[in-house]
Amino acid sequence: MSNSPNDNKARFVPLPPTARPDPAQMENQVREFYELMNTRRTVRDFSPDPVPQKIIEWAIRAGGTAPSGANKQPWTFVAINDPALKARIRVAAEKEEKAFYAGKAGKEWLRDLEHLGTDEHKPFLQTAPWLIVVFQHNYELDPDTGKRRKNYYIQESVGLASGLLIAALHHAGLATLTHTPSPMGFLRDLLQRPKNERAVMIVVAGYPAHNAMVPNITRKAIEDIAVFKT
Ligand code: IYR
Repeated sequence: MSNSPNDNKARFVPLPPTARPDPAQMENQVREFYELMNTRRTVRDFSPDPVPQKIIEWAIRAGGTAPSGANKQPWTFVAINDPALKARIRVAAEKEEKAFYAGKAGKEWLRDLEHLGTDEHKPFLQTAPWLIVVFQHNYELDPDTGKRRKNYYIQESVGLASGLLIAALHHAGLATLTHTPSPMGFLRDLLQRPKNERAVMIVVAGYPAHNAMVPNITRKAIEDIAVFKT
């Protein structure tokens, strides 16, 4: 008998009771959450100071609470702080990025990145204590029969899980960088992941360097991102 989250025999259970704060209290809470999240910046200058594995584990648990298509939870987080492995990832990523910045990206893309000051050098892949590689499962292999099983809304699900992971790391007091070496097929081989998995992004995590600089950019106002029909 399978014990999977999608067991057909799964029963409904009562939703555990949650606090129901009054609207003023709710507004305070949601505003405080926004204010916390609005202090998140994508950081590229990391301190080498170590971060205990326990902190990364809790953040990954938080990522794993994301909703997913048919509750398949089609993700694997590979958390790396082995210096030798980080060095190999840096070498492989910089090789891909060199081609990207040398022209593979195309003129428009490179122009769009100019204000961020990024280039093919990725020292943070070695400096930061943790690299969390997020993999999506394109399908599952039934452990009993070896048959392929479908996953649904894979990119959406893994995007949501990654967002929660980043929010949790930020809430813990860590700086993050979502890094997407292009292409990143090398990560499956390097990290010995199975064929049904594909790397989606590297979440770099650690303390910011004391002298860390970030681009002087702003977020869109609510008027520019939301429409209310009341
Ligand atoms: N993968 C490259 C390029 C890059 C692409 C986008 I879109 C960014 O917002 C930032 C960087 C790199 O990591 O440098």
